[in-house]
Amino acid sequence: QGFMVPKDLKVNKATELDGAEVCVQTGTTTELNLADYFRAKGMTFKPVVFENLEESKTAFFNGRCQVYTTDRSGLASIRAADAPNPDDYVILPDTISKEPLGPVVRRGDDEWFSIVKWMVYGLIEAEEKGVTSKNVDEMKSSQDPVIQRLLGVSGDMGTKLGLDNDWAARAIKAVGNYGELYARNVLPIGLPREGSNALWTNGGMMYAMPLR
Ligand SMILES: N[C@@H](CCC(=O)N[C@@H](CS)C(=O)NCC(=O)O)C(=O)O
Repeated sequence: QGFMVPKDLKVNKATELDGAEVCVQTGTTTELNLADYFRAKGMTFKPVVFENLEESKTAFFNGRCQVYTTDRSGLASIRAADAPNPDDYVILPDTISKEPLGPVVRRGDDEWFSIVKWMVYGLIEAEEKGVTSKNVDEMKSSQDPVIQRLLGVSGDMGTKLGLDNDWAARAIKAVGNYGELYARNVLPIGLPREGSNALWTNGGMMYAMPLR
């Protein structure tokens, strides 16, 4: 979670927000994190609270509050999609909570849950190993045992999932590895690949369980 402000406000970091009016959607963890953050810093704020997303965005862009807060991914998409002029707004560098996002499946379908979970790991492993939508076919002749298992050249991961051993190769070819997905969908809205969103090999928190 983070904060977005109009550039005109000339604020560079969250600790400069003492006394600010903050637009926030009620009933969210966002609302609770906001209160925790200001209390912990010994700062005050005036909540401007809304029942739904649409109202809270509109209020912010109409100047009803100086600050908007939600998940930083949400801030980036709201700035890209809803700001009259995205360049007039800045997302402050502070991250005040972890907001991990991922696929959701119906409870109780263990087979499908496994497939979706290992698919995400497979796409992350592919990124770490440099397997892309472009080179996945050539990579099948790689001597790296991890790549061989990922692409079903060795091991039987696909069979264990109730699929065939080409399961990951097919997905990588269709949509790209995790980095390609991120570059296509997330970079364009202005959320750089940094901090916890980076691969563990680049100091981030994104890593795959071993596929075997
Ligand atoms: N992590 C928070 C934030 C959730 C949140 O604010 N989601 C917004 C976008 S960032 C949303 O899509 N809301 C849907 C809606 O209210 O229609 C929570 O789960 O409480």
